[in-house]
Order: sequence, then C-alpha cells, then structure tokens
Amino acid sequence: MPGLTAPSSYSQEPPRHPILQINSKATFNAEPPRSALISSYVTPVDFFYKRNHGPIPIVDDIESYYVSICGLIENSKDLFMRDIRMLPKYNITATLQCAGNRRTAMSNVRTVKGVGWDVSAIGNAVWSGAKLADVLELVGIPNLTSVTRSGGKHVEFVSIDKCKEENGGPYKASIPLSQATNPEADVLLAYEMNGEPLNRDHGYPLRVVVPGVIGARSVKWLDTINILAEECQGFFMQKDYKMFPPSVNWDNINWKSRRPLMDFPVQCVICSLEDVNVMKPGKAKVSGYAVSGGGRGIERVDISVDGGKNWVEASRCQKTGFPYIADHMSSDKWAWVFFEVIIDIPHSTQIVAKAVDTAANVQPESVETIWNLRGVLNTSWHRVQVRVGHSNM
Ligand SMILES: Nc1nc2c(c(=O)[nH]1)N[C@H]1C(S)=C(S)[C@@H](COP(=O)(O)O)O[C@H]1N2
Ligand SMILES: [Mo]
Repeated sequence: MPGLTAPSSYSQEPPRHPILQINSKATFNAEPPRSALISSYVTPVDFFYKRNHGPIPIVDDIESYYVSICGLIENSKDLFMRDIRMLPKYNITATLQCAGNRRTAMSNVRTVKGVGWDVSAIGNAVWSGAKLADVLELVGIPNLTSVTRSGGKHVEFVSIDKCKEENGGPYKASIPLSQATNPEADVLLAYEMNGEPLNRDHGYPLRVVVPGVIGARSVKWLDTINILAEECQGFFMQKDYKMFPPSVNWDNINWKSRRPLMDFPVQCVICSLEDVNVMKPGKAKVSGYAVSGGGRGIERVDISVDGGKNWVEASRCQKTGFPYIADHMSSDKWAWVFFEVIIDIPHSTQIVAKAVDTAANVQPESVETIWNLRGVLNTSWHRVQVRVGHSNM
C-alpha cells in the first residue's frame, strides 16, 4: 500500500484523551460522557467517539500516498493528496452517528450482539475536503450519473485496516453512484476535521464522510474507490449493519433478506441527566441533542415530566462553545441541534424526550418494539429517571 501501512497488533495505537469511556481497547471503541457531548455544538476531536474494527493504520510517507479509482470506468486513475487538494475545498458540518448508538439500552430488553454503547457514539464535526462528485467528475463520471457506460451503479470505498470480520482483510462499504455523483449530497473525501488535519483515529490522511448516513459507510484511511455494478459484498454491508425484525434470532437469520442500513432515522437524547438521578424538588435543566438522517432537519423536540402523558416543547439552543464555527453558522443541513427546557420536578418521575423531523417522522415510543439482535438503531424515546428526595425529611 503506497505510503500507508496497517499494523496487525495494537502496539502502535495513537494517544487518546482520558475523558473517553472505553468500551473496548483492542479494537479501540470509546465515547465521551454524555454531559461533555453537549458542551460544544462542534465536538472537539479529542471527545469525538472512536469506532474501529482493527488496529489504526500508519502513514509512513504522505508524498507517496494515493487513492486508486478503478472498476467500471474507462480510465482508472491514481490520485495523490496534491490532486485531491487541487479540487475546490468544502467545509461541511455533519453529525456522524454509529448505528450502534444507545445499544446498551436495547440490550436491557434482551441480549444483543455488539459494542455496548451508551448515548455518545455520535459527534458533530466540520469536515473539509473535496466533494466525491468532483473527484468522480475528474475521472470522467459526470455529476448526477446513476449508471456509468460500463454499467457501474455503486461506489465502493476500501480501506487498508485489518479486520477480523473480513478475515484480516480491509474494512469496506459502498453507496449508490447517484448519491456519490450528486453535489447536493455533500459526500466528501475529507482531509480535515474541525480545521485540523484528520488524526489517525479518524482516518488520516483521507476518509469518506457520507452525511446523513450511519457512520459505518464513512470509510476511514481510504485506499481504493471501486465503481461496481452491485453494492459492496463486504462483511459490514452484507453480514452486519442491517436491521431485522424482533422475531429474527441467530438460528433463523437470513442476511440476504435485508438491505444494508444507510440513512439513519430521527434520534434525540437527554444529555444533561444520567439514566438515574437523585435531586431535590425544584427546577432542572433538560438539554441534549436531536438529529435526523438523509438531510432531514429537526422540526421540534417534546419533553415530558410524567413518563409521556403530557408534553412541553423544548427550545433550540444557539450553537455554542467552539470558535471555529463562527463563520459556518448556516451550513447545518446534516448536523444535530441542541435543545433545552427548564422544567419543574416536584416528585420522583420519569423524564422523556422525543424528536420530530422535518418529514414529520417521530421516534418510536418503546425500545421493545424495535429490538433487533444486532442492537442497531435504538432511536426509541429517551427516558431518564429522577428520584426526588426532600432534604429536611
Ligand atoms: N476503515 C474503517 N473505516 C470505518 C470503520 C473502521 O473500522 N474502519 N468504522 C466505521 C464505523 S462503524 C463508524 S461508526 C465510523 C466511526 O468513525 P470515527 O471513529 O471517526 O468516529 O467509522 C466507520 N469507518
Ligand atoms: Mo458504527
């Protein structure tokens, strides 16, 4: 691999911030505490969740690193970093969310398989790089193409990391060519995150960012782009990151019966409170994040202080806490919003949050009804418990 190598052991992992809660060390999977997540509209790189399926690759020579574009196109081409940097640079604020976010809460219903994420396998960053639509145009595939002359309909991204699920082969995924060649879809080959070069954990020197789609399709440490007739046949497209009905178990599962997950549904989480809270009676702030996939915005967030019988609408917060976004205030088609409401808590109760997106999709009420054996897409109403104690009793 030109300029880029993938170690087979975990002895050369990058340093990580101590605030992260580690769900597994090798492969490294970690998320920030929920309270830290809402301290800044743009998530600092150090706090951003890290989701890996193998040891972190190492760039040993950035000058000789290139991405090969091949498959069903007339002329294959190798693009060096300087070729990619020559294309117009776009800054896209996009929220990346792992399909396994909030899996732990789903596993409380019945056992599921996968990394035990709490509510912070999500982050919002300003990604900078070339649009994939421009890159493909450079190799002779015009914008808004849904099939190439040689029959290509999908764009596969191949990394170099060594994943046990791929029998030691690299992580890979694909998206439809129509999305890849649509400039409005804002799919990036990103070389910067929050104004700094990508770090190793997040895909240095180059990663894909597919806004509005589950994180699994945003391939890090990009090595090859393949134009294919069929979608990518890799493990993470065909044997993982699919959602099954509650009736499917490990004995009757038929992977072919379901499509790979792409756009994520509407989601919201209360981050100002833990799952269980002990407090005095009085006012409390309920705040958190809300986001939807596919470029759909958030219409509103409803909060209940009586387990879901009565609701008040939360207000939307100003984008806070990160100087870099001062000049990017309007580019948030793909990004989360923060919500906030001050509520009165007279007695022990359950606080609930649910979001509605701009297509009027609402989060499902109960996690039981969306339970699935891989524990993906837990977007059920977010519930936290408060136990009110009277201090003078
Ligand atoms: N090459 C490669 N790309 C990858 C992965 C990986 O393990 N290897 N994990 C995917 C998954 S499942 C997610 S959720 C995101 C996580 O991106 P992050 O670590 O930058 O937060 O990267 C995706 N891209
Ligand atoms: Mo993920």
